[in-house]
Amino acid sequence: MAQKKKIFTLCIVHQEGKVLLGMKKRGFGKDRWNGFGGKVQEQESIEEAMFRELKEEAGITPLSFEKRALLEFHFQGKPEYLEVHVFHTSSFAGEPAETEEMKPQWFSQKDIPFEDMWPDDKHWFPLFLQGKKFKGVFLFQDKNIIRDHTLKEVDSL
Ligand code: 8OG
Repeated sequence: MAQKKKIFTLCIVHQEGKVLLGMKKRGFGKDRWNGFGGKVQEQESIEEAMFRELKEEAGITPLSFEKRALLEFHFQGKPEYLEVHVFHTSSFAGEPAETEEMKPQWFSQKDIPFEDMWPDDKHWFPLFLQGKKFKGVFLFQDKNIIRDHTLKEVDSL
């Protein structure tokens, strides 16, 4: 039987050698730095969800964007997996502001706080920052331990 999936967006703002991350203040991924995103709702497209989440979580609107990755996250013993559509943006309107869910902060791309991020991020962020497109599948034992993963560059998504 096909496994069920939940579809999420993740948008990472990257400009002039810096990356805007948010400290997640609640829910799934709490106390971890991450890009901005969330679950795609039934009535919206993936791009619409990306715009909505970036506005809700960081108070900004991308002026241009590119899809850079498709990541699957499977958790041992869980019937559902997550499919995360990862976007890059380098220009936006508005000023990043703290919201109920996220506290935004700029990091030098040489100084990304991988120790306080999801453990898969250290595997794929370098490809992302180099402008590559890629697909990845990660199997988690729990939220801190990756049992297995694959990562491959692709020409298009
Ligand atoms: O709606 P909510 O904030 O719970 O959405 C979860 C966000 O976290 C969504 O943007 C997708 C993202 N996310 C995961 N797993 C992982 C992961 O392993 N690494 C990163 N960087 N982001 C993840 O759900």
